[in-house]
Amino acid sequence: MKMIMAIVQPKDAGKLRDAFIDNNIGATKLSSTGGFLREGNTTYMVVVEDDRVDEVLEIIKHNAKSREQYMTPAAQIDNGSSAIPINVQIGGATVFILPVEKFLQF
Ligand code: 2BA
Repeated sequence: MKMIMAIVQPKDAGKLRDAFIDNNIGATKLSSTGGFLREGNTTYMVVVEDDRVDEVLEIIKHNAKSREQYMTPAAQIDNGSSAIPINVQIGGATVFILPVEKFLQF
């Protein structure tokens, strides 16, 4: 059994949630914040049997788009240096796969 943690952009979160529901995949949505841009993003926690991991990854890949954005990093503003916007390529999805020892529900 594996836990898939997928960080996606909020614009993709609704479509991805619908795809999980349509494919009968249990998921928990967490509101998260990127450490670099300090903008909101969405983290899904999905636990599935090993033989469904590839299916989940395909669904995430299909529903999370990569986008370019000009941003002034919050760290530059914090340290008072002159703010120079940079071009950042975000996503589609940042994914971590972790082993799950037990799945319990009470
Ligand atoms: P953020 O940390 O806000 O990063 C947003 C985007 O900014 C990143 O997109 C990347 O293109 C760029 N970026 C991040 N750190 C940078 C740096 N030190 N210098 C230049 N550019 C930088 P993604 O790579 O697609 O990451 C999207 C979000 O996924 C991140 O939002 C963060 O919330 C999460 N993430 C990425 N790598 C991670 C990691 N190793 N551990 C935990 N979370 C991670």
